[in-house]
Amino acid sequence: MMTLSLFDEEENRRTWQEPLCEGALVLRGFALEHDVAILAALQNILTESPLHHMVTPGGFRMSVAMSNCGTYGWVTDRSGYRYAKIDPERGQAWPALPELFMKLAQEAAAQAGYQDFLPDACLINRYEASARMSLHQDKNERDFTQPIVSVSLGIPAMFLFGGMQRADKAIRVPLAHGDVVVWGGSARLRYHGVLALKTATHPLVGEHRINLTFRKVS
Ligand code: MD6
Ligand code: FE
Repeated sequence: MMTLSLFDEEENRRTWQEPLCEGALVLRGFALEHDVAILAALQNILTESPLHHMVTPGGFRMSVAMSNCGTYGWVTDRSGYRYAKIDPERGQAWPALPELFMKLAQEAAAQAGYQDFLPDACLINRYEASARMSLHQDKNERDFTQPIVSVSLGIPAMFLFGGMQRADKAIRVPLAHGDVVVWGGSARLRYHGVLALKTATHPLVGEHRINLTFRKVS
């Protein structure tokens, strides 16, 4: 029998890539190395601009609590979905996008083959047990040649990755703490969502899943 050397354990912490389809891939464990620093930065952002449950245009309270950082933030209310420079809850600009977030998003995008990603928006989603996100397309951004980088932290979730039509069959992709999904190119407008989360506890994040999605909006 072989014992795992320290070196091998280090190797195991490194990222491996898992293609989902052309233009989209999962970088397993890509954010692990910086998880504590990411969560600390997030704490500051959420103190400034607290999470809250927004309302869909149809009048439903979302089960996922949201906030944003960066120049633009994604918001929804009775009048529709849009990007806004002002946090409607506070009447002020969103907190700045931390340098660490920018680097993480750019490195993940580059790893996936998107060299000049310059996100100006980071949507923060917080899920608790039974929270979910129904199938949707991300299509409020101006430039679909720019990818989206999505960072998962905390308790696991089952991501649904569908096709170009809502009714297309979706594959299920389990996402764990530290996983990063990058998608762009011909995958950019695929339908996707998140199944209702099961109750779980993560040592750093507690009973929640946090998802950060980085976009270039303008
Ligand atoms: C989530 N993610 O993982 C929701 N959108 O909580 C998204 O809606 C998403 O992960 C575009 C690109 C990547 C994503
Ligand atoms: Fe999305």
